[in-house]
Amino acid sequence: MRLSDLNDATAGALRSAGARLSDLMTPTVRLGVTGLARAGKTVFITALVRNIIAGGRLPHFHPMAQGRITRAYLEPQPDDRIARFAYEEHLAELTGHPPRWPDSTRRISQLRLTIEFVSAKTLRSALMPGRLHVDIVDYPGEWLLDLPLLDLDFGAWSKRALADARQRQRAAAAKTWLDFLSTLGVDSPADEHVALTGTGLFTRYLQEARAPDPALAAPGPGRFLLPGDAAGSPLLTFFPLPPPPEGSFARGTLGAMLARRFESYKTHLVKPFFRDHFARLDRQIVLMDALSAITSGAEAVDDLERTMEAVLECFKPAAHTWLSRILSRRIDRLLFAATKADHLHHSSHDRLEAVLRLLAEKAIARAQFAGADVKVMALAAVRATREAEARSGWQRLPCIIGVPLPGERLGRQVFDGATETAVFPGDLPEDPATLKVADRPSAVQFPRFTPPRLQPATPLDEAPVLPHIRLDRAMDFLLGDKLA
Ligand SMILES: Nc1nc2c(ncn2[C@@H]2O[C@H](COP(=O)(O)OP(=O)(O)OP(=O)(O)O)[C@@H](O)[C@H]2O)c(=O)[nH]1
Ligand SMILES: [Mg+2]
Repeated sequence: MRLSDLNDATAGALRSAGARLSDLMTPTVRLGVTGLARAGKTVFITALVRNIIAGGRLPHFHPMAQGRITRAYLEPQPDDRIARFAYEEHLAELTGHPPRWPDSTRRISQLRLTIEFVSAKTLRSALMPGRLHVDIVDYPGEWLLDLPLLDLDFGAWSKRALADARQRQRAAAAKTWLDFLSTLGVDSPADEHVALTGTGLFTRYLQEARAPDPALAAPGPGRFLLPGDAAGSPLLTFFPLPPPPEGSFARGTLGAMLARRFESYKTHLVKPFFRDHFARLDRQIVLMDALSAITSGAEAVDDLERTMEAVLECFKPAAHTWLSRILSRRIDRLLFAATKADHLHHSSHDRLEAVLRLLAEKAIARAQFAGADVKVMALAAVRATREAEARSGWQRLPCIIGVPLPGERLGRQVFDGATETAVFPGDLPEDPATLKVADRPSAVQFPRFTPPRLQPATPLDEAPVLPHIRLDRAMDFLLGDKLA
């Protein structure tokens, strides 16, 4: 029987079954884009997809440079319960007039990029054209802070949270909550009103502590900073309370009630998120905004290092953590990327990479020990600046030129968001360890820039491709061998 002999409905069903089958047979790479809030995840995903679909300037992404990518397009994401990544919206923002960065992410979304290619292996390319699915999830970076909670009980978490709150840089924000805490004891009775008051003060402390710069590592829990669908849920009604020396709270106490809610938070909000989206990753890129931390000083650098180490430790391959126990496959390639490298002249990129190597030292060693291929690089998914040299007497200073965001400051100058400015950001130290020495003045200072102004173009598909720094090398490391 031929397909044309069937009625329309049956033929349609057969065709879609065929499409599903070929979909099932298409290899999939699940790419984990891991990073704290404002690290650059959404911009990275948008730039990666845009550059592959539109054939950007990617000389170091070999399948593209060799002309073997025949088509790339977005397909419906595999998980019907999750929104599609708002690619077109983010691209329109980045390439608009004036261009702007996407808003901070408030909910989870997913995309599936399908790449059709000609294999470099002659025999395979003669047999059939290649197809690869790349699945990526975008989420609010705050939620990453919850991963280390899964391996802590309420007592251990309370001790850690208190140590965080007592750090010098958080003293002012934490004072009201810590004063309230000092009125409670291990035998305070369970009382919903007290639980609600304490939660309100604790949440306000977390939000105030990070208000000056959301790009810096902050203490969680993540949903207290960005609740998403859990806003107003009773699952968010708890706060840390140090346990009695013998370990656990007696029944009927406030501590026992808070501990129970902490466990519910992990079970009902945190575990499903990481189980569904982190347990099956093949490749991972860890994005770290080291430059914002360096600009803020040694305490911020230390916070970033500690926070990311706690997160990355959860991926430890031996079955010692909740996540590593449920990881169904091994991440075989891991890229550590210092984002926003366009804030520095290229002559400083090696030093930025050295900073990242130091900050992620333990995670790099662990991944290498487990047999993963690991790379470290400084990149800019979207390059917002260009380079120049300024003369100061006999000296030549490597500068960057861009349009600082409105309200950004440099010395006494306040920018209007429209004026192009040349900036000498300063030099990163030769020895990155000096960045962790308290009370040293920051090594670099720069304003944040608007995205680059590209030539106007309609329709959107014809907009110029976004410029970048080393995005092609990152893509080659993460995807190149799957398109060989
Ligand atoms: N100059 C420059 N700035 C960047 C680049 N990538 C990100 N940024 C800046 O960093 C900010 C945060 O980037 P996002 O991609 O939104 O970060 P995110 O990791 O998705 O953050 P959340 O959604 O809050 O988790 C942007 O608004 C830009 O100001 C880049 O390649 N170059
Ligand atoms: Mg985002």
